Amino acid sequence: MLSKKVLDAINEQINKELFSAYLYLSMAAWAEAHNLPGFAHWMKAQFKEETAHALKFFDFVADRGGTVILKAIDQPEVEFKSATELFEKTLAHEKYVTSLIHNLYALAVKENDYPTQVLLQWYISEQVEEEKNATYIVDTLKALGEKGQALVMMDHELGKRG
Ligand code: OFO
Repeated sequence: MLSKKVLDAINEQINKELFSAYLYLSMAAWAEAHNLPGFAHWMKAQFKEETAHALKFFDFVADRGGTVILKAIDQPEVEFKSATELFEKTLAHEKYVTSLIHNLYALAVKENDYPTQVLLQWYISEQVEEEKNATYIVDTLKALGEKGQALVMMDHELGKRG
């Protein structure tokens, strides 16, 4: 059985994961509108991943006999200055999510909730990947620049994401 504190914190995190999904879908919409189908593809894949993150928490709450309470999802940003800014904001957002996951883990430790600690270890590793991927793309975009062929090449690369 989950303690009320842990249950409330996981419910909050489900909201944050769904917001992440919404943010990346908004970035996909921006990319589509700016004729960057590869960027849009990458962001849509990210949208699906975040939805899966939310569902993983959802199923865990159910497995532990808790009830998921869904809250309103904030409106994400819709305007971005450039393709590079899209990924700078992705990286900043992932660093924020990492801090939330770490806070949640600290709470699970404080509450002696071992199953939640085990679950969160998956998210902790996942955040390392998320930050690594976004950092690589930001650095590459900065190195190549956003003009002509470089942007087309990057769009092609991002469109290969499985
Ligand atoms: Fe982008 O990360 Fe979820 O947790």
